[in-house]
Amino acid sequence: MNFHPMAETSFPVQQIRRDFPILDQMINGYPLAYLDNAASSQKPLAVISAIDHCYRHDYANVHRGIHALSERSTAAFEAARHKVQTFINAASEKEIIFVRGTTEAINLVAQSYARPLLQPGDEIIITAMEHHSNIVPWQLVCEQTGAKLKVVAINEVGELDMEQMISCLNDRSRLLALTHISNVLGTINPIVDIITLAHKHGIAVLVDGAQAVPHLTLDVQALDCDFYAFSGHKMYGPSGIGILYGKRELLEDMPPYHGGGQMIQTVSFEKSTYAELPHKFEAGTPHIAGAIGLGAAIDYLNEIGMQFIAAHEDRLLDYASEALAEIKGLRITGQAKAKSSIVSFVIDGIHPHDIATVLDQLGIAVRAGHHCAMPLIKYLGVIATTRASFALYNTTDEIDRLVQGLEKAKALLA
Ligand code: C6P
Repeated sequence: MNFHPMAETSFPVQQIRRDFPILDQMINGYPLAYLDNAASSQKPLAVISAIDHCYRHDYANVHRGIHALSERSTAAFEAARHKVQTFINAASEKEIIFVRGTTEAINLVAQSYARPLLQPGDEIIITAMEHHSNIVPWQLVCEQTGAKLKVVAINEVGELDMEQMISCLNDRSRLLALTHISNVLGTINPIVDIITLAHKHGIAVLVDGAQAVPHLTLDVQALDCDFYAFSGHKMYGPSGIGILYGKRELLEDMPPYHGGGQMIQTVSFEKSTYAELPHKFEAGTPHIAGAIGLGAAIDYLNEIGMQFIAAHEDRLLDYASEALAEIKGLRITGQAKAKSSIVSFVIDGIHPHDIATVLDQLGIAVRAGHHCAMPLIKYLGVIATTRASFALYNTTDEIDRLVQGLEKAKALLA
């Protein structure tokens, strides 16, 4: 946790809250406390206005029309790609592929990178803390090729077992796919060390950045990851748009994932040739307004400064971890040293769904269940957890209300 001493006093959280109109409402007679940001975050006016502006003034299909609106839409769409490139410090815009989200990005790599490479007996390595989106695409490609999936364990606090990671890497390993931040435990994995290690063995690394991109300053060149996947909707942008970053030399060698319009150079009934990067991987009409909205979200985050956002969220995590630890019978699942602003927990004798229902009655939105990480939940030896996840607009007052809500749930249900 990198507590930033300036952030406590100077982070303008009340001003930021006014940028998010949805927060200003009552739920079941209480002011909304939205603590379900790991599932999806809310949208600032800057994003809503950019989408509104696109549809009111500039909307047309991109890369196709020779008319003013199509040119404007294309310019805005490609400007968004440039914003993403700068935001994650990719070397080229050609390395930024617009996809529907993290899930599609991982499936693309599984089918276009891994599938042609894999031979029976080859190995794909993942970890015990992966989201289904970073498990099932690999299971599918293993079924298709005869490759095997290996899973690196975690320890009791929710950190990767690095010794096991090291012993997993061998000359049959073809790809390591792991999450940057766990959506259940909040663990921030030491991906720089892991990528260095994998590269020593000549193994490519895909990082699932769905939970990391809203919280951390990202530099894909410094990380040296081969692929990095993330979703717009968790970083204050729209849903239905996301990014696959890939190193250019890898993407150049990969076959297209989907076939259709936009991804071709020439088409005949005998044979088609494919467009240059990034369009080779962008078949069909894309989510134009979504990409533009994502660009606006990036502008918004840059204006505030990712380092200040991270410091604010770290402070909320510290505050919540301390306050929740005071509740008798509550156990936090995930106590890694390096943690992001996600707190999952169980309370003796109360089902997580019932906790979430009581909290909803008090206007507090959290997620309860398996969080699309069923193997991890099983590994933790619980049936489900309740999860509170904090974003740049959350406050310590909201955490106080969460704690009061949990005491009420205990009084009603335990
Ligand atoms: N996790 C959660 O409540 P999509 O749905 O493609 O935008 O993101 C999938 C995904 C992949 N990896 C991680 C680490 C994630 O957290 C998610 C989405 C949400 O935890 C919705 S299930």
